[in-house]
Amino acid sequence: MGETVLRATQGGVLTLSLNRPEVLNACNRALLAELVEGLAEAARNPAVRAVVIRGSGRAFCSGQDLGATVPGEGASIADVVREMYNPLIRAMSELPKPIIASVGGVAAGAGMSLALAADLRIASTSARFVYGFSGIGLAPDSGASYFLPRIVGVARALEFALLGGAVDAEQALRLGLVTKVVADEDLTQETGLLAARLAGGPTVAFGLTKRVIYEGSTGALSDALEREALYQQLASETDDFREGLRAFAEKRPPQFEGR
Ligand code: T3D
Repeated sequence: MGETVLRATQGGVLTLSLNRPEVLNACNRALLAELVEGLAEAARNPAVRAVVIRGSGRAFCSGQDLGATVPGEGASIADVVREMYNPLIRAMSELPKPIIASVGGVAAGAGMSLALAADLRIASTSARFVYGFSGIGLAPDSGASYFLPRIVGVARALEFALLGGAVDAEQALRLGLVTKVVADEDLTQETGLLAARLAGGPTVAFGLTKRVIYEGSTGALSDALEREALYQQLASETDDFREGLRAFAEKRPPQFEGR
């Protein structure tokens, strides 16, 4: 892992810190590639049971590095999106472990998309979600068109997109964009508590839960019901499921091992 994404593992949680604070953690090729690499490590390493993505400094992420974007020069934007952003968003949704976006300060453009593609979002009072794309004459990318309407509804998504919306932390909470808002000075600790809770969960079942929910949010009900049956079977074959049943019978909290 290079300098643009810092990586730290503790207690089953891999924390990936975007590390270009001088440009509010804007995404360049290196940063996006290092995020993908970090997620690949999370997928490979059984000791990692939850992932946190956060920003260094006063922002979460300001989206595409506009200093590196020159219309008409180099690769087409479609290719930039395909090669740089889409692999990251796919890797996030396919990772069979929960991902938290810990948002302090601004999340703009593809930075907002990055937060939306996480499974949970926690924000501090300084958080600001800025749609951003229309501000520079672009349409949404990096999964924003997929996740935003699913999280806030089609009407709110269009409001964001067409009116160039920005929402603060409290509005984000009301919209269901974030799970929780905490004081800026508590963000690291509160994120740690949430991540520890996820890392102590039934990892296999959590992975299947992610899949079934993302896949179930499109397509027909009959497909969703059959997919649920298949994934539930896989979850039921884990030690964690057996431990869950034992703990229930013994009236104590379960001790999940992630297998
Ligand atoms: O190839 C492609 O373009 C396709 C992909 C597109 C996906 C996208 O993400 S499109 C959306 C891109 N992002 C934006 O449009 C956001 C641009 N930034 C802003 O609007 C503002 O900076 C913020 C609202 C995010 C924050 O405002 P503020 O007032 O808190 O900070 P600031 O003073 O504007 O920024 C601080 C520094 O960061 C500043 O540099 P300086 O003057 O101190 O040297 C600023 O230029 C730099 N910075 C902020 N955002 C970016 C950036 N530098 C490069 N790229 C950025 N996205």
